Amino acid sequence: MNTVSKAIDLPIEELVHPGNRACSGCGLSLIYRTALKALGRDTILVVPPSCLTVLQGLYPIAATQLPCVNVTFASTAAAASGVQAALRAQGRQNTLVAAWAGDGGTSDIGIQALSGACERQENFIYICYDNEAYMNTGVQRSGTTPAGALTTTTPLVGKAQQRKNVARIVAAHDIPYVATCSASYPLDLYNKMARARTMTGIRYFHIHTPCPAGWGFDPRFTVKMGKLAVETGLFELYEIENGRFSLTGASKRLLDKERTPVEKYFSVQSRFKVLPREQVERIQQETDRRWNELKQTQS
Ligand SMILES: Cc1ncc(C[n+]2csc(CCOP(=O)(O)OP(=O)(O)O)c2C)c(N)n1
Ligand code: SF4
Repeated sequence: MNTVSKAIDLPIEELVHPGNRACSGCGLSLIYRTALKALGRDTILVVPPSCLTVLQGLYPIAATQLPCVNVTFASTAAAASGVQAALRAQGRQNTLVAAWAGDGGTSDIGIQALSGACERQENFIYICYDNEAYMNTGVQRSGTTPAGALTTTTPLVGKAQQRKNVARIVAAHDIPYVATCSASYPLDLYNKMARARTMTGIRYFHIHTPCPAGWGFDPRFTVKMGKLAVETGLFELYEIENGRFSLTGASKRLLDKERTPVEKYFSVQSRFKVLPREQVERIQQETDRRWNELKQTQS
């Protein structure tokens, strides 16, 4: 495995043209640039409607240099299976297929196609970037929106339900590789993706992606916001390789460190402005309980 330890060691080649249509400070722009460096030029993207569709733009002035198939919202993993089958029929063993969808397109409407592809043991990388709502159409709540967050469909008291743990749902299909990443830790993302590129079978990535427009924070704090999610223990970085779970990077280091109180993360985003004190305390207790369990299994 080629482990990259510094940003300066990343491949120089850019597969994203300068300039795109994302909002300023968009976490998706960060992961898109980094992940494409790891996936490489011999990759076909499969993308459903999402902020990524807008970021890339339309042919012939698209921001990406990779071929991209824009597909219907529900069909991402099915379409990726089809592209892979076509490549197989042409004897193109090396070309990678990478499906890249938002959390709405993955956790809600696309989960059936993804589950089917996992069960059939297809051969592609599936990336879910989790900005925790349907951002592209105006910040509606999704299956992974955290409890208590204000969205345009949960406008007064915030979302009542817990978020779905999609990475664990996908891992239950016993696929070869599942990884969680964050836009704020690009080297961790690059290393996991570059390694996954060399594997076969379905490889699932769940990438926490701060969104200043939808979460309500100043665009210059994107990286800080993603780091806070990890440092509070609310979002964990890990890999599950052939069924073996291991914390990675900043989350692994957190086992021996004091975590930042979750209150800090909630207090700096306007989407949590009505989150009741008692709920923050309950989330802190739940986070502590989860990390105590992790400490036992990971030590
Ligand atoms: C069947 C269907 N329903 C609704 C839409 C409208 N639509 C386009 S993008 C989008 C939001 C996508 O949300 P998500 O997958 O979370 O990606 P994000 O916009 O947050 O990047 C929706 C609802 C659609 N294109 N097709
Ligand atoms: S709405 Fe959020 S995810 Fe979409 S482009 Fe803007 S900052 Fe990025």
